[in-house]
Amino acid sequence: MGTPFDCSFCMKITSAAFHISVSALSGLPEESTPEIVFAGRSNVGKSTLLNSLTGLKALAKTSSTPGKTRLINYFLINQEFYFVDLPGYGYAAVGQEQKAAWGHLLSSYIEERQSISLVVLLFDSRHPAMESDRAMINFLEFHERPYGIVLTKFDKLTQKEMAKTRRIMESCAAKAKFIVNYSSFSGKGKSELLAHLDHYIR
Ligand SMILES: Nc1nc2c(ncn2[C@@H]2O[C@H](COP(=O)(O)OP(=O)(O)OP(=O)(O)O)[C@@H](O)[C@H]2O)c(=O)[nH]1
Ligand SMILES: [Mg+2]
Repeated sequence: MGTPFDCSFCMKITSAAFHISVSALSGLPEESTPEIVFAGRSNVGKSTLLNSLTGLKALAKTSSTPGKTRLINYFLINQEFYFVDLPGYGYAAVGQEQKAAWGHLLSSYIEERQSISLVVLLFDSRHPAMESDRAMINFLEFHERPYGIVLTKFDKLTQKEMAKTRRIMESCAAKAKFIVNYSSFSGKGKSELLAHLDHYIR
């Protein structure tokens, strides 16, 4: 008998390719294709997670230095939907003006974009639900955007920390469609996440 996340329920990714990078809402593609958006603080592992999900190590650019992704990057998956890699929020090492401009771009994108079918919110398992993360949850709930949570870098936690992190998340993200423990390095959580994503492109 299969487990609940047996890959017969998973989304199968057969092709993934970079599509476009945009720096302003006016440059976004037409809204005819559904998109699953990956959001989270800088350095939480968004770009690494996209590479892990697609199995293509160099699809999205990653870095150990926060602030690597500075544009809204679209990747076309299976020729039928997009994965969207966003710049991280809460990135301190840019000027106030640049920070405000990014904040405005990200919030208007999430608020206005009709073709978003799901926002996947990534949190670092070691520091779950920091103030900026709670603000993002409130923002998504206020705008009634469906969202799921991925706790990244799970490989860095002890057993005790794992349980604590889950408890914190379950208490502060009441409307999350799912909470998945993930490690892009070990592949833990990949099948489970792909099974969840499958629901949102049908
Ligand atoms: N141990 C561990 N490290 C990870 C994991 N995922 C990502 N990292 C590391 O975290 C760092 C940041 O990864 P990125 O994927 O570039 O993070 P990002 O969220 O895209 O960052 P920005 O583009 O700056 O917003 C890199 O050094 C990755 O190797 C993971 O599952 N486990
Ligand atoms: Mg990135």
